[in-house]
Order: sequence, then C-alpha cells, then structure tokens
Amino acid sequence: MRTMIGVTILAASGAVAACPPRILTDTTFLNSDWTGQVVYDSTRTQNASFTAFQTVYDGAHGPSRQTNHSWCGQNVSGSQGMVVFHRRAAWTHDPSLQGPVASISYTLDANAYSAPSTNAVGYGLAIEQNGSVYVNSGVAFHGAGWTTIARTGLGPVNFGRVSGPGPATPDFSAAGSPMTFGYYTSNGTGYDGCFGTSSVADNLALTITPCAADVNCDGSIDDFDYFDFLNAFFADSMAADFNGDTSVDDFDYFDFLNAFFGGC
Ligand SMILES: [Ca+2]
Ligand SMILES: [Ca+2]
Repeated sequence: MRTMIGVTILAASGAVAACPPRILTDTTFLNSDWTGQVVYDSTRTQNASFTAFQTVYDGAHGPSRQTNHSWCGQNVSGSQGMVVFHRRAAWTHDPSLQGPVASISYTLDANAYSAPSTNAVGYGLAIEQNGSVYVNSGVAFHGAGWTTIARTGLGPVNFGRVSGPGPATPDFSAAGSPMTFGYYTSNGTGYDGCFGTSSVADNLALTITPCAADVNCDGSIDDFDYFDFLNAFFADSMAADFNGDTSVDDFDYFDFLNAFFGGC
C-alpha cells in the first residue's frame, strides 16, 4: 500500500496493463482489397492518371502492387505534381469507438523501377478522415532497388493534408472521425512534355498504438481508468509503471495524470 499527498487508498482488484497495439499487415495486395484515386493534381493539363494492380515484379518479393503514373508537365516556376491515394477499405480505426490513438508506426517496401531522376516517385503512409486525405512524407524513389520505409511514433503533426476540406492535420483523439488507412504514390514534375513512371509496393505493416491513459483498454478514457490506475499505483503494483522504467514512483503518477487530463 502506498500513501501520497495525504491520501491512502486500499488496493482493489485494479489491473493496469499496456493495451496491445493494433497491427495491420498486407504482403499480397489483392486487387479486391485496394482502390486508388488521384487526390491531388497540379500538373499542366490536370489530367494526371494512373493504373494500379497486383503483380509479381520481383519473384523474391512475391506479389506486390504496381502503380503506373501518367501526366503532362510544363517547365514553369511553381510546383506541379500528382498524388494517388491507395486505400484499403477494411483498414479502419474509429477513435470514438476503438479508442484515441497515441501514435502510428509503419514500414513499407517500395521500388520505382521506371523513374528517371527528374521524375522521382514518392511513397508513404496515407490516412483518409472525414473526406480529407493526409500523407506522411516517406521516400522519393529515383531508380531501381527495393527500399524499406520505416517510421515510428507518428502523431497528427507528422501528416499533411493533400485533399479535402478538413483541418491541416488528422485528429487522433476520441473526437476524431473514423480513419481509413493506405499509402500514397506521388510524382513531382517541372519539365515540358508528357511522362510516366512505374513502381511497386510490398509489405505494408501498420501499428496503431492506443493511448496509455485508457488503462482498462475499453476504448475510452474515463473515471474507470483513473481509479484502475490509482488502485494499481497505491498497491505498488508494477502494473502502475506508467513510464516503463521498471519502478513505480511519483513520476508514473504524474505521467499518468498528464496523459489522462491531456486526453491521451
Ligand atoms: Ca478506458
Ligand atoms: Ca516507472
């Protein structure tokens, strides 16, 4: 039993444990799982187009998803480009029902095998929320060779809106609308003429880490979490090691309070 700030609380059955992250992976990219859409087009003729489909570009990699971009550009000042949102409809997370999100991590393999240095293909994670599409700036591919993109601990500020009427960044909090996940492909351009690139994606793995303040893992942060944490804390249970440093002390208490009252 622990005392603190003049308060003594008898331990109840409260058990605090880190809620497991949600992990979504795709290593085969079935056509039936994916759709694509041009969500940004500032090219000269603004008729950028694409095709995307399951392929076996590299036998060692197995099935992957190929994307071919086509557009016409112009050698003028100012940015021109196109962005395609590749959407996996089944990959959704509703913060109001499944819990607010602390962070998102992902890895993605990609290879732009037909992309000259002047027309690099960009790849990275994308999120659709409430009619807007947000992207995490990943890697620009200039030529042949598989590269793994790995990003960890991403918050809303790590995503920028490329289309839609929504706010500048997505909302991971309990007030956020449902999110649908996928990835983007993009091309920038600044030369006269019409161009095309071909590239492939494979092994997309997404980790959605819930907010630690949701102590009882029921998808909401409320008084039950508060009391479950206090019970564990005053019982000196390692379950109250909120900051994961293998001891239970006042730092855990204040870290929990910050998370709890901060909404995550
Ligand atoms: Ca809860
Ligand atoms: Ca600790």
